[in-house]
Amino acid sequence: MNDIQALLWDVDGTLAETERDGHRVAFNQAFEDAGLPWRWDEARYGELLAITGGRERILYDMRERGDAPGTGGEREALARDLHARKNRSYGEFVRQGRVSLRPGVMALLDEAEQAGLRSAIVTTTSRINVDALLGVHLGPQWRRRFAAVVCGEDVQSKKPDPQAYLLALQTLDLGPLQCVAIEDSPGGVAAARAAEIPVIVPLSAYFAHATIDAAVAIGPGLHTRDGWRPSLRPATGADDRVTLDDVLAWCAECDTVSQFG
Ligand code: XBP
Ligand code: MG
Repeated sequence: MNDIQALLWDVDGTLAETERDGHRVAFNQAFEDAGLPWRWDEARYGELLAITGGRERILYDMRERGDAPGTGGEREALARDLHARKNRSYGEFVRQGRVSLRPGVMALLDEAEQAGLRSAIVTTTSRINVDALLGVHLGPQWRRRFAAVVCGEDVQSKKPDPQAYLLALQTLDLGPLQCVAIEDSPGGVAAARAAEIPVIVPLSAYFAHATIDAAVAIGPGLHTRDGWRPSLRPATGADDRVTLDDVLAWCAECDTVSQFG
């Protein structure tokens, strides 16, 4: 038995492949627009995703460069400028239709709403990026579909710190076992688990080979019933996606799995 009353959605990598299709390309655009020769290829960006927060990621990368400004203050100012440029480019890419929702996301969101469950956004990306993505895909009234929207500006410590999840629980007035988090990355899973919330993991492009522990289910995406652990029975009709019943059944079992082993 379980008493799940809310789905807590991560944004980057979970709702959309934002890192692959949006943020990395926008960071490179920001470097170019600022007249800098810096570029992050996919491999380097994959390493940098260990650092949560775009501004923090730029500052971290500067420490390994010979051509970054010398003082802490100059670096801070440049990182702030580059991050603002990056977010502007990201918003443009999203509005140009270059970042789609991952398949299966919209169906589960709709299904949860019809079943009377609440949904919340729990991300540590900037609010402007969430607004751009969901404004395009759910319309200008997107905020009404979520009982809480926690973003990077709302917390002092970003994921893997549990602060964003704890704030969501407080806003929803729910206990951790009344919620299920949907996360794609080790840091996101760690954040939810540190708040004692069960997590299901539709792996994203960048984290397909990461080691993920202590999820209630791990699989390739919400669009398919294949490849999940614990396994799902095959679809009976044409629709092969992960359903709300599947999510609730995984939570009821509440055994945790790891990606490997
Ligand atoms: C994702 C992040 C973000 C994005 C970039 O956090 O680490 O930093 O990569 O967005 P989450 P910003 O998984 O919690 O959504 O530049 O706005 O930080
Ligand atoms: Mg994520």
